Amino acid sequence: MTEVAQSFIDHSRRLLMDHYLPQIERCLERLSDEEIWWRAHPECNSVGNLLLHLAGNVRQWVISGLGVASDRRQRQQEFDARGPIPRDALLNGLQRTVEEADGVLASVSPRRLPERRQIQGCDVTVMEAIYHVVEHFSMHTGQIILLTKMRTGDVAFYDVSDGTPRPRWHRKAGIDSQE
Ligand code: NI
Repeated sequence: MTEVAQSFIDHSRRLLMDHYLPQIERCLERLSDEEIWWRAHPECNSVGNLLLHLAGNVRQWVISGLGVASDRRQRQQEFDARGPIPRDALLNGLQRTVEEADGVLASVSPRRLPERRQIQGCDVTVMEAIYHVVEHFSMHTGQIILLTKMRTGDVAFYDVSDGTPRPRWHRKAGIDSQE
């Protein structure tokens, strides 16, 4: 059981650090500062809002919820922001947050997964908290990819030249190429 629990933690870290974050980085490279704050409808989020929102969620649920930091999240500010926040500052904020969260997740003992935590008014196990953060990050990464495609066309994340889709959004060499 400990082996399965450790595998869950390890794979959660890989999805956040080596899949979703690099995909967002590749999207940001293609967007202008203006496009980062473009929204399809006045009540819809821009890519900029979604980056602030992901950083807020990860900090609240992992860095505070599973770590020792106090929770100072101002969630509504994530959606109210209209920019312009320079692209590098925006991206660096998310990168630093995910890297900090990765450090917290690395320190989670597999035996702690069934323990309960109170996070954002929810009574959840440590495992449920990690699962939530990963699925939430995945959902908004998909929205960021869609918004990027709407502004720039195909994001060309996969090399399909030999018939098998091969990711080319990784930022580090040697990472497993499974989707
Ligand atoms: Ni959300």
